[in-house]
Amino acid sequence: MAKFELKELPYAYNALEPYIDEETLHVHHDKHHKTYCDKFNAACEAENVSYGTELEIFQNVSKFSMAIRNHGGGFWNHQFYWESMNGGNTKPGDELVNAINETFGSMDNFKDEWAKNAAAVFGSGWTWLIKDSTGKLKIVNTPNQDNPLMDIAKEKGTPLLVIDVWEHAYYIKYQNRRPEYIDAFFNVIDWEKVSERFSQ
Ligand code: MN3
Repeated sequence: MAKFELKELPYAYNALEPYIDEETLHVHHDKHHKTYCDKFNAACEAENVSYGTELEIFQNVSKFSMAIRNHGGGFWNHQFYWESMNGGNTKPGDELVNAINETFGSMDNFKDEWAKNAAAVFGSGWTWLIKDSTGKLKIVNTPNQDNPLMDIAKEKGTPLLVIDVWEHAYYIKYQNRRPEYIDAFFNVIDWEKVSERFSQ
């Protein structure tokens, strides 16, 4: 049976300062993400899950327990979130810019739409930019640790970008001010990575 491993952050813990602080990244990665990883492995073992990849599990997640759905989602979503950010100033590629302009009208409109969605997640969840099966861009929210790869997702697609809007993602620095965290997030998006995902 596959054993899922917690990877190191793809950058230093202080790489996203001042937008996302070092202490938050330590707690978020070393505690929260690690717990999802540990509990996902424990649930896979307890339930004799024989699927090899998270993707295979997500595509069949309705057949599994809530532990598999929650911890598997928590494990995968966080890795995808870390890899959606970096400390450099990156720019989206032409192909992605064109698609964003076509779908949202402009980059500024996309940002407004994104921020509105992320602010509107009730309780804990995630806001995603996805490419649906027709190749169209969409912003979607998922509750808890669900994601758009899961068979239970209302709107499915290939994830391109994500923001974690669970309180643990921002509370140390921003307390209850989620909109400030959402604003700050725009400074640390790895647009090169998002463009790469879009073109694949
Ligand atoms: Mn989180």
